[in-house]
Amino acid sequence: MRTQVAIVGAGPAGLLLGALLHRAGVANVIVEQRSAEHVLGRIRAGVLEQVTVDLLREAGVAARLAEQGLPHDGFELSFDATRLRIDLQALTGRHVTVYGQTEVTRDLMAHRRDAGLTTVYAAEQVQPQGCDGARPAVTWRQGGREHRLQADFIAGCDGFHGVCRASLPAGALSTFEKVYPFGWLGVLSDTPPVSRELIYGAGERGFTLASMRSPTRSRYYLQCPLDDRLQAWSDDAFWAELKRRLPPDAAAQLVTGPSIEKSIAPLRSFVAEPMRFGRLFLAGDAAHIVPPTGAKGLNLAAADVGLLARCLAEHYGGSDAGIDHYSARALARVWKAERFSWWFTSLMHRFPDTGAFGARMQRAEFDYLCSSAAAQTALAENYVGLPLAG
Ligand code: FAS
Ligand code: PHB
Repeated sequence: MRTQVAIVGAGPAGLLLGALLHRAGVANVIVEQRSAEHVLGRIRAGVLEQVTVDLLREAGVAARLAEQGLPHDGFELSFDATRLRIDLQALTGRHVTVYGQTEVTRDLMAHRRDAGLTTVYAAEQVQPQGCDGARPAVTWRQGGREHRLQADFIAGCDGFHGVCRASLPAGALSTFEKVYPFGWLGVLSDTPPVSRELIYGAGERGFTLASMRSPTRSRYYLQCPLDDRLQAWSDDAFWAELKRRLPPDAAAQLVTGPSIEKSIAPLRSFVAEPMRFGRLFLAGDAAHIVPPTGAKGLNLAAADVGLLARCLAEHYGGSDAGIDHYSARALARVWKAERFSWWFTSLMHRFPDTGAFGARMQRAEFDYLCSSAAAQTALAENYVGLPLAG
């Protein structure tokens, strides 16, 4: 089998890259280790930056998003019982859109199927080959035999635990990592959200996030110990703790119901540099991870592949300037999102070593936000998403 760009991974990065390349007339094949059902079953992100919405529209995949996406002009911070609304629209002239990553993935998969593009699901032992040469390939096993896909380039869109970054020779990359000493316990429920906008809460019992997927489907998160186990969290226990942590008037609005998904996610900051090795390009979680506090993970993945698709199309148009600068341009934006996500996580969570002084610093930061339009603008412009690299 042969194509122009072999994409490893059918998450949002791989699927969006495939759609953008197809639109630019660049042939591509996606090789995914899991089944399509498994990929669709993941409950992840919920907030899209305008950059992401624009890329989905450019890829021709934004029809349902336009109908069902919820524009959000602001969100709330609550510190103990004090609440502050961050008015994104007034502070930046922009907004974000609430639309679940699951739905983005569903739309991208449907688009790929309707366009008749090749996606290999349930591929075993996927392996990039010859990335430092002129004829890279991806091999895998399926149906009891080996398969080989020859390509001009490979896009490693296979997430944090993928094979592409892991297959690079020692010394090819520099990595930077911070693992947070807590996780997020997430619950999805078909209950009306407690508030029309997201509420990010901080308090002595830990972080809380009240989010949503639609006016009838809520998504909640509680900061939990790293060694916490799902078995310790019945629905009743979750709702009771959420009520303790929400601001009182929001807690009074809480409608509880059976969880339709419950999971614990670890939090980490991670960057691998550079995001290119020969004819292999890394994009999305394969290259970087942010704590979900700032809602940046999915949006960074989209921005990476929006840039990579343009660079690869330019290559086939006769110029390698784009691919030669892809890594540096992508990383310039990645590091700013890493900083914001780390800052927001540090502000809103209780760390084992926060202590009395640390708690005062967090409260002082919140009080400064309450008193300063400049501070709120800085938060807002990072939350709606920094401009794409020029
Ligand atoms: P993904 O991990 O989504 O996709 C990679 C794909 O590659 C997967 O389908 C995987 O099966 C496949 N793959 C892996 N190894 C392979 C191999 N060897 N061969 C072939 N295929 C392989 N972000 C937010 O903005 N907000 C959130 O609330 C949020 N919550 C999250 C919760 C969890 C539990 C996790 C893990 C992440 C969360 N994220 C969140 C971040 C998440 O949304 C990612 O940023 C987003 O999925 C990135 O997309 P991809 O880069 O496509 O990686
Ligand atoms: C979500 O709805 O899953 C969500 C929203 C905002 C975040 C993180 C997660 O910052």
